[in-house]
Amino acid sequence: MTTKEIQKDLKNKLKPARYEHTLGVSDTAQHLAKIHGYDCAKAALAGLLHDCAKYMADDKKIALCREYGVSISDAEYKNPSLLHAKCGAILAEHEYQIIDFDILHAIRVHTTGVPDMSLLDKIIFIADYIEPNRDKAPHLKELRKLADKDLDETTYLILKDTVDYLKAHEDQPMDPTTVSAYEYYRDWHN
Ligand code: DGI
Ligand code: FE
Ligand code: FE
Ligand code: FE
Repeated sequence: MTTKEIQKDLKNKLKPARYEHTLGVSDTAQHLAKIHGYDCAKAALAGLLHDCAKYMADDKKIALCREYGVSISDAEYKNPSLLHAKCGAILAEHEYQIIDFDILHAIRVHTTGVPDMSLLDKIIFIADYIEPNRDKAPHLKELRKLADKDLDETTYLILKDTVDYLKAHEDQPMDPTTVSAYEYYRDWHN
């Protein structure tokens, strides 16, 4: 599939605001790639596809992970929306014929993060948080500035805000991968 064909397909499947968000992530990822020395085309494609499974119902996401032998954590069973990241990587590979490991990995870990993320993982993780359509998260102004300078520090601060948010919302089960990603970047920071 060409980028144009992928865009058309996503526009059909995703809600309008979600589609605009994916375009924002794609643009922001391209911008960060240029500054931090990564392949802009790969960053743009990963950004475009990162939420491609967002339209799927929870039971379909669970079924898709089982079909492909992808593990599901307790937190993901309780909050299957988290699985749109793992399912996104499955769809990117099998529906959109992406074979690039870096792109598939960045999609797979974009929601929880993971310890020791690759350059593209961090670019997508950050672009997802700061793209221009986002307006609710705390510290957006500072994070948008910092992202041009220091991807590790920005990743740490986003994980910290995410963990703080989840701790304040007891109904939101914290995934062990979110915790280990946060602890990895916290220890790196100190
Ligand atoms: O899909 P998006 O909305 O663009 O963004 P995303 O894939 O980064 O998902 C963001 C949401 O995921 C945000 O509300 C925080 C939540 N999240 C991240 N890690 C965890 C989590 N939610 C729970 N319950 N547990 C986690 O470990
Ligand atoms: Fe997402
Ligand atoms: Fe995110
Ligand atoms: Fe997103």
